[in-house]
Amino acid sequence: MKHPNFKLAPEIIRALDMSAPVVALESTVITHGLPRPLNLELARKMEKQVRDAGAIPATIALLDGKIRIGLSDQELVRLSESDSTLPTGGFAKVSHRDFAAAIVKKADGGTTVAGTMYAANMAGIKVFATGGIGGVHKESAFDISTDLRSLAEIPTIVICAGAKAILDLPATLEYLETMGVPVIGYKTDEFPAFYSRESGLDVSARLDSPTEIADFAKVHWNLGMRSGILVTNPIPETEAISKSEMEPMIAQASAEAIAQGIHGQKLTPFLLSRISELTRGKSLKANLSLLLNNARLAAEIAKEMSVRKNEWAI
Ligand code: PSU
Ligand code: MN
Repeated sequence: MKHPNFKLAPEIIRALDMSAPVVALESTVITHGLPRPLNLELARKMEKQVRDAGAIPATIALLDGKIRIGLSDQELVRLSESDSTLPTGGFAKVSHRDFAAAIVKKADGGTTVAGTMYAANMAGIKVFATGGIGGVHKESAFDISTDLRSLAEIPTIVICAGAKAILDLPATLEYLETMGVPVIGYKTDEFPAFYSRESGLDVSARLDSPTEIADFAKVHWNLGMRSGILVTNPIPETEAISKSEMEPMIAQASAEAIAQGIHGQKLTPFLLSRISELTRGKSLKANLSLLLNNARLAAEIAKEMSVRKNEWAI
């Protein structure tokens, strides 16, 4: 892929040329999602997990106004040291509408799920692992993450642990249904709620192996569908936090956000950091566990996709 605003790491160029399995990884989780120094530890572990499972990791971010696909360890360190609380410095949170601004200003930025889907697809990467997707917020019915629109429009497979119960989960699933986005439950019939394995809500289909998921993607796209495919992978049981334990903390974080007038791009990072304070680190442990779990499944799906190379019309 040649484009003046993109720079792919040599390893990624080679892998894509050979149709080897590649897994895209987002960077907002590093710049805005997790506290230091856990964010760097996680970024490194995600890459290692993908490699150990037999695929090549491509962490995606904006550095000096270039869309970068595949980063060096030094560059991961740079991302992890971004201080998004500084009014002047720090990395931007880059979703679709922010790319051109970041490029013109030669800025650094962490790409959201939506931003990473866009960049991965431009580069020809079809599989992407993240923690949780954005969705419809409870605080305002008009605060709908661009992640949902991207899932409707960008043909990639996104592996996540569902969406956090900080969101309006029924509304989020209704939106995905309206936009024709398949919501696959990996070995589950229930939509997982990030920290919790349960939500009481249904997925649109259950699939039980990476092979089935790759077959599904091939059929979906060969039917002429153009949407992304959301694969939801429940958090491992040992780290899961029950819905009833999470509910009061989510309610408190949400009430504080409303009281402090926090909205827009700042709302998700605010809720995430308040919840990790309120759970005294328990939620962070859960967050790391599910991220690594998703990286592993994504690598397995990417391997199956690479066997079916170019067998879909998208
Ligand atoms: N949900 C999480 N952790 C995260 C995010 C969401 O559980 O780190 C990040 C992702 O990068 C996601 C973004 O794409 O927040 C959504 O932000 P917004 O709601 O502003 O679209
Ligand atoms: Mn939002």
